[in-house]
Amino acid sequence: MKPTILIAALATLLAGAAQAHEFKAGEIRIDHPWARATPPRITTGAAYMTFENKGMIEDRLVSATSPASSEVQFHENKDEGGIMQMRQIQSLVIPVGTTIAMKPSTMHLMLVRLKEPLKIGTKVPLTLVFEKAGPVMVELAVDKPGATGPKTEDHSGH
Ligand SMILES: [Cu+2]
Repeated sequence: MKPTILIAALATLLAGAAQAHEFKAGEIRIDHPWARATPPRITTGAAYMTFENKGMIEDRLVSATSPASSEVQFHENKDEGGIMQMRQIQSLVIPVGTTIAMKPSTMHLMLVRLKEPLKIGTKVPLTLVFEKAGPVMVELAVDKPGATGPKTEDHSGH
């Protein structure tokens, strides 16, 4: 696909989704960071968001930290002979003019060793570090345990 066509298609797609709950790190736009609420005694949580590179240089998400957990890892889902496995990845490349969606079916940030359960309706601070754009603090909106992603109406509260 020609890059110009791809960019035009993405611009159309995103025009309708632009809402208040988004953050910027340089030319990287981070849309609707959210996490699933966790039951008591479960010590890992999953978080999702969308990255869009609106700049002229490729960037890379290299690390993340949160006061809510000891560690934040990047995981991608891998279909291994019909069984979905999580695999840790070291960084996430965000090429120019692309949008990368972390969602339950593709990849997530894994909050490892949660200090307390993630509660519905709360906001969890998260610092993302990009190789070029540097660090940026975002807030994860905590949604239901079985939530699958943002609906446009869900943006009204934040
Ligand atoms: Cu995981």
